[in-house]
Amino acid sequence: MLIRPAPHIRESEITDQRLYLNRRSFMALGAGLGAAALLPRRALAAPLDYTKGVVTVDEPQTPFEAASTYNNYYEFGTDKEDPARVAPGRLKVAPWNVAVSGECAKPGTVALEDLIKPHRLEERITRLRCVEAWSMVIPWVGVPLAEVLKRFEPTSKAKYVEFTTLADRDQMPGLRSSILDWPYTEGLRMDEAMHPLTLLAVGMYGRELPAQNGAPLRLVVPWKYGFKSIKSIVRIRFSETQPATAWNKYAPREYGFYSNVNPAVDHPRWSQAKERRIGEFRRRDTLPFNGYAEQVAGLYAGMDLKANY
Ligand SMILES: Nc1nc2c(c(=O)[nH]1)N[C@H]1C(S)=C(S)[C@@H](COP(=O)(O)O)O[C@H]1N2
Ligand SMILES: [Mo]
Repeated sequence: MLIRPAPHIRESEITDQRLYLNRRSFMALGAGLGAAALLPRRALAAPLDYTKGVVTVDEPQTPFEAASTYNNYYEFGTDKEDPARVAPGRLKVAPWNVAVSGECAKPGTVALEDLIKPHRLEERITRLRCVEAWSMVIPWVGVPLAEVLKRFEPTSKAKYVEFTTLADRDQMPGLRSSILDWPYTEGLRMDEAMHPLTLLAVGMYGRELPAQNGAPLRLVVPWKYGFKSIKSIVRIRFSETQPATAWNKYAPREYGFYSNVNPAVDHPRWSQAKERRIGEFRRRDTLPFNGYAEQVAGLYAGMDLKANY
């Protein structure tokens, strides 16, 4: 079976939030084979059953081989090839528990299966735009984060959500370097976390996530720079105050809490106006909010997006 390019979808089909939600509930069930037939044997993870969800990108998918060998996952090294070389076999992805705490009525530690099982998995093809000015188009498989968070019953004091990656020196040789303040953490404002585009991913290309892409559970926030999409999550905490984030602590002037893809605001050391799609040579214009402005710009109405970078 061939990897098909994302089916064509008209702008009008993705802009209306209600239409978007309605489409989601009427999607036909599809089997999760897709790209798997083309994968090298060592890369084959378990296939997933999922619903064909909304395609939000009318562009060809990045080949699996590229998306699973060109990675940022500093716990496994700082070179792009390090995570694929080091993480598989070392990162133990089962059993996996997620501790949920903070401002919610029903905190607790939940096994990954129990966290995901009550929900229907769906595929979302979205761009991933790294702050380093490259991008990919990836078919993720996951559950809207909002559905997962609701069951913990966040209280009215829950204004933000903090996420934490596993930090285990035995499994993650990158932790020997103190380049980041481990564990890696990220955060979203509550309305960003509850937005229907925000996905808790357990797979890509129809299969479970490879270790290097953040197995067994990662965030996908399509309108934000890639570093917001935190990998291998072990902890979710609801909080009243804005959580600290790993890259913001590393270089506060370069990486802000909001991290919205914004071609009009340069990174202090390079431009954000263009990007290179992995596998291509030409450079494309970067779109505001990574192309998802219609869906998410309203979240930031009245905010100065140069000050809140
Ligand atoms: N725990 C953790 N999560 C992480 C990172 C990391 O170093 N550690 N890198 C981030 C960055 S900078 C990017 S661009 C994306 C890359 O995701 P990918 O390797 O699946 O393409 O993961 C993000 N999530
Ligand atoms: Mo990134």
